[in-house]
This record gives sequence, C-alpha cells and structure tokens, in this order.
Amino acid sequence: MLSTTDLRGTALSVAELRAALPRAEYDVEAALGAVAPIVADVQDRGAAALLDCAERFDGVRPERLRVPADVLTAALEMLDPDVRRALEVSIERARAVHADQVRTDTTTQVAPGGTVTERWVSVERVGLYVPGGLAVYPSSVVMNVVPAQIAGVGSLAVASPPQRDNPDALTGYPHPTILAACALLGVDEVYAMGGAQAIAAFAHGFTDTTAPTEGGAHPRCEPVSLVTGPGNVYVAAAKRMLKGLIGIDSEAGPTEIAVLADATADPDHVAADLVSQAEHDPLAASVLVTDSPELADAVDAAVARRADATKHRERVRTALTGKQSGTVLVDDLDAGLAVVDAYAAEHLEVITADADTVAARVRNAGAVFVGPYSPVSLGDYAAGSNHVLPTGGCACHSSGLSVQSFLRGIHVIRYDEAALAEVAPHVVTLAEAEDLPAHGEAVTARTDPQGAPR
Ligand code: HSO
Ligand code: ZN
Repeated sequence: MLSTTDLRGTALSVAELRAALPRAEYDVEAALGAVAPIVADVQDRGAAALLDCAERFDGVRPERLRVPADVLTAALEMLDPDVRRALEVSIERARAVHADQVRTDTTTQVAPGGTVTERWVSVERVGLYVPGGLAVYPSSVVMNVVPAQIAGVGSLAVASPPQRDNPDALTGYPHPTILAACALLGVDEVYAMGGAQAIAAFAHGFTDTTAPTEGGAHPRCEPVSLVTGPGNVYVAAAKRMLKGLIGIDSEAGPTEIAVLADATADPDHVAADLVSQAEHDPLAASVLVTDSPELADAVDAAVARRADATKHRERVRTALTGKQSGTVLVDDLDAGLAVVDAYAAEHLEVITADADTVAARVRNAGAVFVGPYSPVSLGDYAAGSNHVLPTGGCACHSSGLSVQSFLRGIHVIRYDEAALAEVAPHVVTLAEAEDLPAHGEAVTARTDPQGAPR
C-alpha cells in the first residue's frame, strides 16, 4: 500500500534527499486569490460579511457571532463526564509542561555601570483558531489556550467554525465539545467564525452587530496582535496575507508522521501510528524510514489491514497512497537519521533498539516520540507536550507552539555616565565606519560636550 523509495547504496546531499523524499506540495500561494476578497469583505463589512461567509462555507447562519456566556456554560453541563475528565487530564499535563517554559528576566552586567536586561512581556491580545472541518479539535483548544494563559496573555479570543449539525440549542455555534473545552479553561470570548474570514476578523476587529447593545452601542471584537492555531489552506493563506499586521505562529499544513524504525519495532504498532495521522486529512503524510526490508513489508501488510478496517478508511487510504506517504529504505540508522533530518517531520517516532541514543541525535523534528510506548496520538491529547507543531519541513527552522510563542523579549539598556564614556570611542569608530557621524555625536554630546559639534 505504501510506495517505496529505496535509498540503499546512495549518498545524497540534504537537498537531494529532500527532493527524493515523499512530500506533497501544499500550495498556500494558490489559495491567496480566493482568500483576498474574503479578507477585504470582512474588513469592509465586518459582522455582515462574517455571517454571509458562515452561510456560504459552513452552511449555517449563526444567530450570534459571539457565543453567549450561558451557551458556554450549557455546553460544559452537556459534556460527557468521561470526555470532561479526559480534557481535565490533558489540561493538567499541558499546564505542568508549559509552566516550565516560563521565562525569567535576565540582567547582564556588560561593564561596570552598564547593564542589559531582557524583560519578557506577554502579547496583550491574541486570537486562537480552532479548526472544525473534517474533524473538530477540542484538544487544539487546550494546546492553544494553555501556553497563552501561562504566558500571561491578558485578552484571549477563540474562533471556530459554526456547526450546522449541533444539538438544537447550540445550532450555529462551534462544536459543543469545543465550547465546553473553552468553558473548562475559563475562556469566555468565543466566536462562531471559521476559515480565512476568522483570521481577517481577528486582524481587523469588527463591531458585533449580532450581540445585544451595551450602553446603546454594539460591542466590538477588538483586533488582536497575534493569531495562532492550525487550519486548512485558506486559514494558512489568510495568515500569510495578514502577517505583519498581526503576528502568526506558523502556516500549519496537513499533519505528518515519520517513523524511524529498525527490525526490533512491532510492525503492527508502527502501522497503527501511520494510519492514525492519515486519519486527519487525505493530504496527511505517513512516512516510514527503516533499514529493515522485512519490517517494511510487515508494516505495509499491517497498514493495509488497518486501513481497510478503520472508520475513516476513505481519507486514510487516500493519504497513505498519496505521493506524500511511503516507505524509505536506508542502509543503516545513520542513513535513516540523515533522512529524517532532511525530511524534518512534524512528528517523528523513533522505535529502534536504544531509541534514546538515536533520538538524541535527531536535529530536525517538530516533536520526537521515543521508544515503543510513545505514539504520536499520546502527544496529540495527553502527553503534556504541545500538538501545534511545524509542518512541511519547517521543523528545520521553527518550533511548535509554546509559552515563548506568546512572549516578547524586550532589551532594556541602562548605562551610567562612566560606562558610556568607557565605550564611547568604539561607538564613534563604528559610526564613522558606517559613515553615520551623527550617531557618534549623540554619544560625544554626553561624554565630550566641548569637542562635539553643536
Ligand atoms: N495530530 C494533530 C493534532 C490532533 N490529533 C488533534 C488529534 N487531534 C496535529 O499535530
Ligand atoms: Zn492527530
């Protein structure tokens, strides 16, 4: 079922490896044309445009764009107790891990009387996007909200597409489990808006004419400074388009899993993991990298069995047989490591003898899952790690979502007179080397007021 790329006996450069490996093109650029008028419409017409978009893309016109507080409470009350408990465990573990990411301000004494402090300040207002297309992702509410809250973000809004098939009381609102997850996390600003239009609404803000007036006027959804969260290609295109006006985490593409395995791996477990991520999307990528042709054959047979038996077999099959998925045969684990580093998977599993040592050598991956008992779906829900991760090879330069994503480090510079005088000649020299004498004069005006031009 999985196509095979045989790299045994080859010695390819990183660029050649990248070209040889299975990966789909994910054409965000092509979606820009469709997204531009939507973004412009939301900027022009605000709530009216959001309602029209909902009707057109989600098949339902929400009565209210902002989910009322009593609807959030009702969704939490309706939540299955087992799902509630599972979400609580997920939140608890994510909080434990993300709490350790908090940055402390550092002050470096550069010279006597001269210090540079790095002060960490959270982004003031953020918009978190939670997809709701082929599948709905309450777990993504956890993965976005927890780091933002721990970073100290003061104002936090969530958007997720309105659902046509909700229970009656919730028609036109996001999925009930998403609403319940927001309520559990104490998020009270939730909007029924999805796709590119949601990103545009966050970037530009809008007056919520669907909400009751407060003091004679409709309330505003104020623009945010940063939007995070995964989404489809239109969400990615809107992020690309609005980047600059707002900050973004990344342009997340379809999910990927790579498994680096040797003959010690259980083929059925590897197959289960490859199928698990293929379940997200027909464009999802599942890649096995191994030095064992026997394992590759056994995994392929198990993948075929599991793909036939699983609920979402249509999209699983499409994903597994697409050009983005396949098996890569290598000579040994060193070659395997070169392959997975070149691929830079969103998720990488290492299932080999001495997996810790092998995993420690990995340089490029969004997250690494080590050993036979750390499947990707553990990380999707309840490992404590974040599941919003770089895709499409971006793991060679970017990290997943974390507390850091919601912080800015501000350098605070404080020199006294003597410290400035001591370094002044070097500043003047560099200013002259750049032919920017006024830069030097800003220093000598203080350290040598007689000598400086007036
Ligand atoms: N594997 C997805 C996250 C997810 N899986 C959510 C299930 N629910 C991207 O990392
Ligand atoms: Zn997943």
